[in-house]
Amino acid sequence: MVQVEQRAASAEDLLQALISTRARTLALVAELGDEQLSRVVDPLLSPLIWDLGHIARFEQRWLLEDGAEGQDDTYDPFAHTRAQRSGLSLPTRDECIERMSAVRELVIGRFEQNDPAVIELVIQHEQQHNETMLQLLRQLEGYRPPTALLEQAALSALEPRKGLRAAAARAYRPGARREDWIAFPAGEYRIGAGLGESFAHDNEFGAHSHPIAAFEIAVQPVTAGQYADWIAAGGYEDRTAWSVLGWSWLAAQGQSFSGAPDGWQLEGDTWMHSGFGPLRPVDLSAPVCHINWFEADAFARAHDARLPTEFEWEVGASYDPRVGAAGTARSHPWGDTEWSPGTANLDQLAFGTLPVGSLDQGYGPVDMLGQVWEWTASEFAPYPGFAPFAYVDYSAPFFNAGYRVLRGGSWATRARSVSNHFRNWDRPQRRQLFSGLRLARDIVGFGPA
Ligand code: AVJ
Ligand code: FE
Repeated sequence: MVQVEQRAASAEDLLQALISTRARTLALVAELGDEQLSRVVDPLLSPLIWDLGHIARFEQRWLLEDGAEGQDDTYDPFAHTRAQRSGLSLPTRDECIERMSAVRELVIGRFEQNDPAVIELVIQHEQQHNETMLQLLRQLEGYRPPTALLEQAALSALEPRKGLRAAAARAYRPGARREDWIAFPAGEYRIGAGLGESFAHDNEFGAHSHPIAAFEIAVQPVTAGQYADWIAAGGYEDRTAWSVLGWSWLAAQGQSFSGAPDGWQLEGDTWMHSGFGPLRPVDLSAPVCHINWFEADAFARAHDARLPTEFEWEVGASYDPRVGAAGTARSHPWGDTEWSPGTANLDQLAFGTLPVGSLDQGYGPVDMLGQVWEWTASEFAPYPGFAPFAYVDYSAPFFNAGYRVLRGGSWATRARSVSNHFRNWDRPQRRQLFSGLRLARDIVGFGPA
């Protein structure tokens, strides 16, 4: 087994995380039957039962076997596209859950024999599939947050603390040139995860110095209200705002396309949506969600701005005015400590976005972690010195293949599996993920401090 030198959690913490991660996976589907678990809801997403079987298969492969794919390719994501997976012979709900527990029992039996970093990979893999499952659950007719999870949410301190965050942002903006932006001088910034820090995926290593020209980044993500204003102003008809590929994506959408984020529909002059609850007005004060890269890019251009590069985004998230712009190594916007419910809208239990800046998260831009994934200008590509870690197909097959990087996690991301250096990626036309944007701009003539 590959050994990677990184600070691993204690055995006790890993065991606890395996158990609580499984509890969450099962809680999400607790109220669903065989028909819903095997239903094709969106050709871009696997039937839920495939995700469940794949979670168990992945755990078996990495923690019970030697990491080889094995004979049966039912749960090999490269062997069957998501659209094809409903045609596979998949288990019933009971069979699948039985299989998941059988694997888990064996894993616990030989817990000490595995590399902690690989156990962490397995935990994070299951958590990542939770988010994919939530992408489907949003679209599953009649799905509501399970009672047990709502009770858990009520117990946690996930209470929006409106106003507090915005005040903090105002108090700490030494580099800011304007109310709504935070400026960074040109310089060499530290990007990526270093060995000896907390867990990171292969594509986040290693920490390296990256030259960045002067830029400014928006204090908050673009809200649904700002996006609705752009739609009303004719954003989807204004060809000049769109990239060539974006405009052809738009032209290829059928007559029924509403010219709005995925799931939005007009009722009178109110934008409504329905995931995880009844049809209700979109919260205009929350970040816009379910837009693709083309839409994010067009919105930015229409506002005399652009998407940040993933490096600018990482600098913005790590910003600490107390140490200046160079102090950009922090793992989370609030510091190097773990997430807790008041720090960011992560970990799923909000079952949606909150008004921007509701939670007290750090010193710089608000809502960098949680709420919505933020599209960046960057294509997914390896960092200098990239080496695949353990799961060779985690990142490498997706490099330089037209995927765009998203940063920061969404409300549907488990807190353990995201940080300032975490990199997600998807195709520029995809809208099923919990994705929005934040603006950035060049600054001319703002040199090293
Ligand atoms: C990192 C979210 C892009 O879902 O394709 C899950 C995560 N990799 N199983 C994906 C993943 C293998 C991956 N993303
Ligand atoms: Fe997977």
